[in-house]
Amino acid sequence: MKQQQSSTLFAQAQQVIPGGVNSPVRAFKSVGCEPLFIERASGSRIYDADGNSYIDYVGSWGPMILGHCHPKVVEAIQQAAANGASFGAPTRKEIKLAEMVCAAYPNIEKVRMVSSGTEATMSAIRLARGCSGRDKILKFDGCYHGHADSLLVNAGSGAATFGVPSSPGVPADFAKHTLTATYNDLDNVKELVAANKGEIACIILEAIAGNMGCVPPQPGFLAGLRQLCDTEGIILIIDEVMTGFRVAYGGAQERYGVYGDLVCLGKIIGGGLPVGAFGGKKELMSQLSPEGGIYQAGTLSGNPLAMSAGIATLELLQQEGFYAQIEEKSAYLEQGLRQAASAAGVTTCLQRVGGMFCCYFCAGPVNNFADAATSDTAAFSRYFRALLAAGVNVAPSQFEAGFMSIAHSKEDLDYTIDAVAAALKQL
Ligand code: HOZ
Repeated sequence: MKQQQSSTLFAQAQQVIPGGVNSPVRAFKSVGCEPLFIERASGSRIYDADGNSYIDYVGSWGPMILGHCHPKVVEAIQQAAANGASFGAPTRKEIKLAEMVCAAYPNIEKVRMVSSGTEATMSAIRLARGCSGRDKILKFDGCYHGHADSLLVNAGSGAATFGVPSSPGVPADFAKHTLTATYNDLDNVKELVAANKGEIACIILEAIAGNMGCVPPQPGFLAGLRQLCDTEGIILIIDEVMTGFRVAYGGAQERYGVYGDLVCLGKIIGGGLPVGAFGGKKELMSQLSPEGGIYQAGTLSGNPLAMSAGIATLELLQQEGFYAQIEEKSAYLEQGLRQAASAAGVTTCLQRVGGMFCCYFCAGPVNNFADAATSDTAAFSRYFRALLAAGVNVAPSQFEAGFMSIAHSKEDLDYTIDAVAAALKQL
């Protein structure tokens, strides 16, 4: 597949943008090739600067559950743009999206809109610290909650991909307040909580870890955390930036029936535009400025274009049978991938929850970051390049999830299964 234009653009970009990309995970650095420069996208496909088309399972890293360029979302954005791109003042649309979010999550009574998932998590942590009067936080190895200082400790996503899970530039004085535990290991969490009794403001986790591939919570893990937090007066923050409105309309919390005190959202609620949000019970959320004293702000927070895209997206997700269709497509792909791996005699471990999934190159099961790290990343890189050459776009890292959209057709899925079978045979 000719990628000359992308290559030329990448050389140009590297002159003026660090690494040629505006987010490290886009760089294809760990898979031994250069990134594609994308011109446009439609439905299940993206198109690069050389005119090649790819069936897309990245979906802008999660938001595009409707596929790209859904006409109703495009129309909503266009109409909003015609009325003004940004006012820095309250609008009706913010109320509408906030009401939709509160209706979807029984534990969200008030929600504050921000512009990214990173802002959502860092603000939720400030709120938890402010409300509890405690400084320490507890996160899990391989979970990624954006790039705020206190969260870039043993982090997943690009931080894991590039081998810098705890970034230079985060002062040791900040990082010392972040405790890290093993995902799915409740005993480990209990030990840390006991050793830091009365000092931990919050436990934050992805209820399904999507930044070390796709790692579901083991039975009892979430409920155990909930109980521990209740006993110890710790605020439980569930990061649903990736899973919210993805694995169910009410996210992983609806799926597993365990609810956080605070919830972080992003990706799908912006319909592809830059949005994040954090919300929870009134007692906590009312301590935010200007109701309370804990400060948090943003010029573009609640931006009318982003609110419009989010509202249009959530309205479409409410259609009867939407999540059943996502499940059906994802199960079909999963089954095809399993058969392809077994026919090729390649050891893989496929993990999936609803429309998010990951194919590891190890025997599995993968329950935590140490397990994920046993995956053969060299084999993954060869697999990635073979798929890309065949016109299938998956995330350029073993430590990321794949995403299904409603726009993926049976033909797309069959083509993907054949491409995977061929890629695995070449390994
Ligand atoms: N959560 C996304 C990756 N796992 C963020 C994408 C990015 O870092 O650009």
